[in-house]
Parts: sequence; C-alpha cells; structure tokens
Amino acid sequence: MAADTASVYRIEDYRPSDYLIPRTHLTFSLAPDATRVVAELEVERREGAPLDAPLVLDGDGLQMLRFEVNGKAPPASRLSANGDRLVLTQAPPSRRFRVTIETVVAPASNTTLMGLYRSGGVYCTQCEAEGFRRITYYLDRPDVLSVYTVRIEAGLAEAPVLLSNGNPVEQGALDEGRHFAVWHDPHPKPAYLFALVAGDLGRLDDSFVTASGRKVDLAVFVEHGKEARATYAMDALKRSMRWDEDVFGLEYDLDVFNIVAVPDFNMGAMENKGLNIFNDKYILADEDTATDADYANIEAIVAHEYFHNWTGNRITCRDWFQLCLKEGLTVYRDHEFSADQRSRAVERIGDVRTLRALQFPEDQGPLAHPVRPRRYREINNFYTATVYEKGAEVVRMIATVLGEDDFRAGMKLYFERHDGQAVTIEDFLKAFEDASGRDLAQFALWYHQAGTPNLTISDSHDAEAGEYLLDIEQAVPPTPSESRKRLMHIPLAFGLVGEDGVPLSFEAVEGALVQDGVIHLRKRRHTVRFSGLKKRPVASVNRGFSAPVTVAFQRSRADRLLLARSDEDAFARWEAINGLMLDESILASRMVRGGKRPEFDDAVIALHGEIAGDASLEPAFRALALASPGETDIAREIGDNIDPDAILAARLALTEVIGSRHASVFEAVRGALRPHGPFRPDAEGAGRRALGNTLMEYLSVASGDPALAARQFAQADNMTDRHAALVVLVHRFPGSAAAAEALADFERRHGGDLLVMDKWFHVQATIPGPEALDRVRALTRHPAFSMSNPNRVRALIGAFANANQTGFHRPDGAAYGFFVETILALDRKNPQVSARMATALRSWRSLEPTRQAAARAALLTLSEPADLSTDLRDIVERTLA
Ligand code: B3K
Ligand code: ZN
Repeated sequence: MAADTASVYRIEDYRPSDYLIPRTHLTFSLAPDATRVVAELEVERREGAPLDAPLVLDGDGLQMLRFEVNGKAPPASRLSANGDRLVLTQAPPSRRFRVTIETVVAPASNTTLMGLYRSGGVYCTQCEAEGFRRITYYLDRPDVLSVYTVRIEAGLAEAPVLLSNGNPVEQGALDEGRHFAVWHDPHPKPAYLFALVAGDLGRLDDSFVTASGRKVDLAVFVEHGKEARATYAMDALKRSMRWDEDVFGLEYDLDVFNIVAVPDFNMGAMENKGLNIFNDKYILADEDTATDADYANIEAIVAHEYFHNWTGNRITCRDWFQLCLKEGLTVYRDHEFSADQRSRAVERIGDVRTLRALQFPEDQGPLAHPVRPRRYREINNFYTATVYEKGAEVVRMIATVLGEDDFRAGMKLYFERHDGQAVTIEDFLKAFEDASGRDLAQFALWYHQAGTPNLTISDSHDAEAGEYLLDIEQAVPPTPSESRKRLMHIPLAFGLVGEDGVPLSFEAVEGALVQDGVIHLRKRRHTVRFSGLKKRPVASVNRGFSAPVTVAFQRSRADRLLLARSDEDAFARWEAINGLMLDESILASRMVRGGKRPEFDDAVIALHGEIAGDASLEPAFRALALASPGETDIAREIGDNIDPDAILAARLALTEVIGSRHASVFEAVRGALRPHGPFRPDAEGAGRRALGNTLMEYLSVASGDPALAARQFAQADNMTDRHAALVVLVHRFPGSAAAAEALADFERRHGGDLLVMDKWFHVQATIPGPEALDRVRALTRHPAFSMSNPNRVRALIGAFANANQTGFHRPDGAAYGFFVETILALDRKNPQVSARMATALRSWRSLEPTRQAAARAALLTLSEPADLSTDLRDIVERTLA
C-alpha cells in the first residue's frame, strides 16, 4: 500500500489568521481556456499578530501572471509561489496594504467541478469548501470575511447573463462584442460563499416583499426552454422566505436573490450569498418529468439553501471542523419547514428513514466520526450524513431538552450575539445555556462522541401496588479511535398505553427526571418507577424519534401489535408496524438460508388489511406503514454475516403473502383513490399516489401478472405513477415483454432529456440478481451516459452499488472488480465523486465471509495506485483500517 503523505488537520491546531482581507475586488475576463482573474486585496495585519509574520495564501494548481504589493512587484527573494501556496516574507510594516494578483485558469478543462468550471456551456463556480483557491491565491478559510466587489467581462453572445453575489451595480458594453457587469455584496463573507455565473440562460422572474416592506427581485435561471419547469422551485423559494420570517423572525437582506440551475454539479446545491447554484435535478420539475419525491426534494433543498442565508452565511463557521454548525442546524430548519408545509408525521417518518439508511451505517462502520469531528485529511469527505442528518437530530434534541420557549430564546440570542461572525459549536451551545440558564455540558457529547447509543429496556408491572417499572440502560459502542465512551444525556419521549389502546396517566414517578412526556436519561442505568397504575400499561418509547438511538426492548408480539394499532404518536405507531415487518423479514431470511420455505405470523399479516382500509389515517401514512422494509433496512437490522440473496427472497415472499391475503381490500382501496382530478404536487396528492402505488406493487406481485402495472404505465398522466409502474414491471417482472416495452417506451419519450433518463438508468441498475453487472456495464456505453456528469454516475453506478444488494454483492466478487475500475477512472476526473462512490463499500465487514473477502480484496486493489486523489485515498484507507 502506498505510504500516506497527506497531512492531517486537527482542531486543536486552530490559530486565527495573522492577516485579514477586509475588501476584495475581483475582475474576471472570461474565456473557456484562459480566463484571467485579477484579485485586488486590501490586506490588514490582525491586531496582535507579529510584525514580521509572513503572508501565506492558499492556492490549488494555480498559474500566476502577476503579483504586486502596493502596486509594485516585491523582490523575488521575498516571494515564493508554487501552484498550491504563496508566501510573502517581510510584508509591508504598515497595518494595511494592497496586494494584486493576476492568475489564469482554464474553466473548460476543469473536470473536478470545483473552482471555476463550465457546465452546459455556462461558466459557474463551486467554492465550498476549498475551491476558491483554484481561482486565485487567497486566505481561503471560513473565518476570513471580506466585502466583495466583482467585475465580470465576457462575450455578449456567449454570456448575456453575468451574475455574482450581492446587488447589481453597473453593466455596459465593451469592445469586440464583449460586455461587463459589476456586483457588490455589502455583507462580509468567507471565500467559500463566493460565486460567479455567466452564460446564455433563460429566466423566470418574480418578487417578494419582506415583512418590513422591502421588495426583493427573485430570478431562477435555467436552460432556455425550461423556464416553466422552474415554477415550483420559485414557489418553494417564496414560501421559504415567508416561513423564515414567520417562524424564526429572519428576513432576507439583499435587493436580489438569484438561483441558477446547472446540469453538472457535485452535490445538491450551494448557498452562495444571494446567488444559489443548484444541481438542475433540484430545480426542474413538471408533472411529466418529475416524481412526487423529486418535488419534495426540490422544496426541501430550495428551502435549505435559502435558510443558509442566516445559518451559514450571516453566521458562519470558524473552521471546517464546525461544519455541523451550519449544516446540522440548516437541515433541522428545512425539516421543520417541510413538516409545516406538508404532514408533520409523514415528514418525521421520512427523515428518520433517511437517517437510518444513511447515517446509522456510517456511525456503525469504519467511517464513523463525531458530528463535530476533531481530525480530517480531506474536508470534502466530511459532508456526511453524520454532520448533516445527525447534526439536525442534535438540534432537534436541544429543542426537546429545553422546551419550545427556551429553544426560541436561545436561537434569538445566537442570531443577536453572533451576526457577522465565524463561530464554533461551543458558541452555539452557550447561547442556549445563557438563554435558558441550563447546563448543556453532558448534552454536548452528542457533538463530540461518535457512535449510535443503544438503549436496552425491560419492564415489569405489580398490579397490587399499582407500580410499573421501566429499566433502561444506555451503552455507546466503541468507534474508530474512540474506544471508551462517556454517558450521554438522552431525551426519551414516551407514553403509557392501556390494554384497550387508551393512553394511561400515572400519579408519580421516581428514578429519573421526567418532564413533559420525556424521560431524561443521564446515567448508565435508570429504573423508572411509575405509580398509580393498577392496569398493566404498554410503554411506547422514543416517540417522535426523540433521540437518534437504537432500542432493544424485549416484549410480546401482542404488546407490539397493540402499539401498531393504537399508539397515538404517529411516528411510534409506524415504528411498531415497521418493527414487526422487519422481524418477520429477518426470521424469513433465516428460514431461506436454512433451506426452508418462509412462513409469517398471521396477526402481522392481518394488520395490513386493517391499515390499508383505515380511512382515519392519511394516505401517505398508510403508504409508509404498508411498504415492506427494503433490503438494506433488513440487512442493517441483521447486522452481520449478511446474505443479500436470502434477504431478497424473504422480502419477496413477504410481499407476496401480504398481497395475496389482502388482494380484495387492496383493490377496493386503490379503486377508491382514483380518479383524483388534475395533477397537484402537494402533500395530499402525493400521499394518494404513494398509497395507490404501494398497493399496485402488492397486487402485481400477488397476481404474478404484469398487466396491472403495464396498464398503469400506459395510462399514467404523471411521472410519479408512470415511474412506479416502470419500477414494478422492471423489478418484479424482469425479462417480461411488458418490462422491455415499458423501458423502450420510456426511452423514446425521454431519451432527449438526460435528467429524466437518470430514472431509466436507476431502475435498470437496481434490478436484483447477478445479471445486473452485465446490464450496468452495457449501460455505461449508452449515449446518454457520461462519466463526467455526477448525476449520471450516481444514477447508474451509485444506484448499482448502494441500492442493488444482490447485484452488487455477487458472491463471486465480479461486481466489485467493475466497481474498482470505474472508481479509478472517475478519480482522474473528479475526486469528490469518486471518493463518495467508494463509501458504498463501507459496510463490507457486515457481509458473510465469502463476500467479505472479495470486498476486502477490492478495497486493497483500490488503495494500490500511487496517484490516488487525497479524497479517495482517505476513504479507502479509513474503510480498511
Ligand atoms: N454547503 C453545500 C455543500 C458543499 C459541499 C462541498 N463539498 C450545500 C449545502 O449543504 O447546502
Ligand atoms: Zn447545507
């Protein structure tokens, strides 16, 4: 294995910069192969910094044409610059001086999609985390805030639209068919929030009047001809702006807010001040091309990036260790927004499913790290589910621990105290401590300690004494480089349910602090004693998923069925139903492995008929409750020695049994759901479609006939229904004429629209079974596929590796070989994407021995080349460690 030479960054090494840059003036002369960038920086020595401190600026692969201090080139002996760093010794003795730097960059050949690059013929930038240093030498760190003025010059025909952060100041014509625009952003910001866009784009305009009466011009820029597909995103933006005023009292602070959608983008979107840049997947939608899930993602991501204006931009991070300060908090805010716009219960279930699917495996595997890490080699690898999703759960727990009023007061104090600053998680927590008078020292471990805590719970009831005992023990498993863990403060929301399903109240409680329906666990073990309970209660715990923990609570199936039928907390009710299904699936997969035919518990199967027909439950909830757990969900519950083929067989058997048992009820319910009038992408419409499609899958599997799905595919008047039918045809009836026809039809309709073709790639990449490998390999040669576009790579390769357990984890390891080849090829183009793809192997130790050995061999091969990117090497080596 090649020696690791990359440096490790440590939180304790943080030092403030010796120099600051109060003002930054940039001039871009755009050309695809040679863009000239002149940076004029007003540099200031920080108070207290040594007079002889060298000025050290960050760069990344830069070519420099000119460097001047106060208008003059310094003697060569005082300046050293390689592509990655510039050092000026004996900086001028005056506190302030001017530095001018001219660099030349080549956006057209920038395949990393970091810094300045081209996407679909449009110039655009991505600077977070460390992309600005690919444009010019700079103090590229989030605690250096500067006021930017940006002048852009470009050919008028090539780039009629010229955008940067802040407000427009001036624009005009230049010689030789060129023109210019000047933008000024009055709000000091770190370099990672800088953005520039230039190109020939269509636009959708609107406006918003803030609570204090200021008019803001809004625009969404998209490829010409796609303007109408931006209307939902624009609507989501306006709703986000209003919501942040209503709920957090936060107003927008510039005259314009622009969003640009581009086809080539490493992540979902980017919150650049006043100029958000989006992956077009999260902007473009209409009923013919987008599913309800796409609409929901667009709404959430538009809101997320907008909310960053305060949580991230106005108050930013001191250093990249503090990433969760902006990301966890902003995800919490977008979850709350979606809950208010849609159904709170359904959102919560969805958010928890995402957390479990993405964060739990991370927290329980070799890539585990605290929400606020203390070490990194490559910061790009820390934009993780732990920082984002668990980070959001931690903020949610602060709200639970403090209660609504103190939480609001803490947020208010945070905004007042730190506006315009670059701060830490300690500052964030201190605002809540000061506003509430509470001590959050033990709670803070949620930021500092990796691993998913486990609660082991048992109970007993003494009818005569009227006492009910809950015995709760916490344990935090060891994670890489943290073998000993401290005890956490875990807020466990709960309720007691009587045998008739009616909530029970109790007289007194001892053994733990219990407040507002929450048990505060702070010790290793609590025996919580409830009195005044003559009747035996059934405890419903971790209601609303109040803490991101796993719970082992041994109890009867009857108790669990009671909660599945009557828990008043919708999340806990779904959890009870889902838990029963998971257990059935696990037992069945054991039977399959033992060579037996899977059998299922009758009462659990019966439950599905009741849920499907229960009109008191919203359709979206019924869809979630009826959906059988996915193969990755089952694998995660099993934990080790995983055999994906047995899991798939169990899952299919369960679907078939439920579908056959309830066929007539399911048909009746599905029939009553339609017709449902014109398409509306709202929560209500989406819920009905979700329920209809869940039932359609059951009915199709039970009948063993693709006709129902084929009919739906042909008749659907929206992408959600057409796509659901396609998935059933292709996954449940692979090789059938109906599946082949549907695929061909989809390609005919949408072949010219690459974004929509991603669905076509995805559905084929995830067809279960060993043949998937050849299919995926062949699809990499399809004209619509490109290794240079991250969306295509994620739709085909990412889907195959993460969502096709039986195909990817073929026992002969052949798919791993293909995966290694692909990642190495990708790494030469785009290290961020290759590193992200490689995390698909993070749970390799959970596989059964044959597959485990093959996966390990693949990881070793992946680690061999000497020229791996820092990004990829970091992931591969931590995965193997
Ligand atoms: N802040 C960006 C993520 C940037 C990732 C850089 N590798 C998007 C977001 O979280 O809103
Ligand atoms: Zn974010």
